[in-house]
Amino acid sequence: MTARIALLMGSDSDFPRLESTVQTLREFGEEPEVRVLSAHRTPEEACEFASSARKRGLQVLLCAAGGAAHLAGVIAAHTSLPVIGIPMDNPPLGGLDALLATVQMPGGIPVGTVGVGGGGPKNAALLALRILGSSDKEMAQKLDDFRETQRTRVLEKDSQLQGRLQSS
Ligand code: RP5
Repeated sequence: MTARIALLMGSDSDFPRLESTVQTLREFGEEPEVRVLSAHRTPEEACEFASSARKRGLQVLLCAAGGAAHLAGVIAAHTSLPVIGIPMDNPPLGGLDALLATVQMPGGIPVGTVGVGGGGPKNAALLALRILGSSDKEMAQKLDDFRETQRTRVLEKDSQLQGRLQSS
């Protein structure tokens, strides 16, 4: 099956922090195309990937990078597909550098950017799935089911907490 979502990362050193992205996509039945491509170290290959992405069937591009994180912006400059940036929480600046480099795009070339660390990599997957869900009813239903499951779990936790507080 042709991948609808690609996950690009600037270095294989990013991958351990992107496993939740891949796992979440798979839970929704999406097998992503996953590549290491760098705006700085493989600029030509990165641009070629972006330029040919739509005709290869891709619909959403996720771009993770740390430090001087230009990958999402450069990819967005070479395609009109939606691009979601995932700033990586690298030392020594902890990801603030990557966040600003990814989110502060000039007008005309948008990059939707998720949070640094924490739920960011997972939310990137969910946001990509929501984009697919805007025209794919089956995906929209899966996303609604996911929200309902999450709601039920939180309410159960709340109930357990109330019980613990009452007995303490
Ligand atoms: C960025 O440089 C990558 O996305 C990575 O987060 C960072 C460091 O890369 P390595 O030196 O670990 O390959 O382009």
